[in-house]
Amino acid sequence: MQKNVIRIIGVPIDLGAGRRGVDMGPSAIRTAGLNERLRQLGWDVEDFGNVEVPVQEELEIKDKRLKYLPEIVKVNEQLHLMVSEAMKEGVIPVILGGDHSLGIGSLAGLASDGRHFGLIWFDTHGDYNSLATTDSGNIHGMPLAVANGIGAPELTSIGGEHKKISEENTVIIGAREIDPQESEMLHQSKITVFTMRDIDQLGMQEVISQGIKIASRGTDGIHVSFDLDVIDPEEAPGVGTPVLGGITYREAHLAMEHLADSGLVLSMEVVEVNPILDNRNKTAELAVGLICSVFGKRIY
Ligand code: HAR
Ligand code: MN
Ligand code: MN
Ligand code: MN
Repeated sequence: MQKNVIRIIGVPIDLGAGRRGVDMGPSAIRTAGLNERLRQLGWDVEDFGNVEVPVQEELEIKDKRLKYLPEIVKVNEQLHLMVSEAMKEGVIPVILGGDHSLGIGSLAGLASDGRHFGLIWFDTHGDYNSLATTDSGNIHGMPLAVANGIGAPELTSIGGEHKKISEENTVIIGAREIDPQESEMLHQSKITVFTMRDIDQLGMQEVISQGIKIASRGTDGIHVSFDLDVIDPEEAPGVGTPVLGGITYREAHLAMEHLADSGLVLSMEVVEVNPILDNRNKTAELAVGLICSVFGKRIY
């Protein structure tokens, strides 16, 4: 176990999203100084570069209900292998997106070797659509369902036929835009959803405390999947799908600080940073700050 090593893996993919630009996310996050900032916190950082992603201009959409399926499968097969290897070697994978379809590969990699992890999914969206419920055909609206065994077999079988997550140990935080049928599917599951209303009523302090309890019950640790669109667009304008009424900068950091204190974080991904829509790399810098909070940065 190499406890002090963080391994950066970039996934410059926007094939799962409805709009171009999040493929530039890994570069923007690196440019915002991620590796150096983590080294200042005492981590050994090894940057494994990017998973290879084909250029969208050279591709055609074969199935409008599952856009770029074969290409997304290939990218996630690769990512699954890289995450699985990192876990085997006892280093902490930090995955830079890219759109949230990369969650399919990262969760498959984490679940390899029978690992039983809890999951905290920060997102405006449920990402719990499937072929049966999607209106957009965008695969970044599907990764949580896929990880739970629901969806196209080409996706659910990545890393093996088993379910990759335990519903009882999975928590969504910050939801405020869930499609009607997606909502039904989530209600039928044992996934816990803390909506923006829950955060307004209970406060982030209570929500993250409950979330960590749920995600850690009987698990080997927690994976943090952070979709930057969970943050209010005032503070995080550079995201693919901005939606009013998100969590504040401080609420996001408070959640990350509690995760750091828990000592339970196995791995993290930061997704949906869109430099085209950003304001002088503000959202990428915000992403770097959040990663640093998870990995031990303290105010004093
Ligand atoms: N639910 C919508 C769909 O399936 C929007 C999904 C948008 N997803 C993200 N990631 N931006 O959370 O298309
Ligand atoms: Mn998402
Ligand atoms: Mn989202
Ligand atoms: Mn339920």
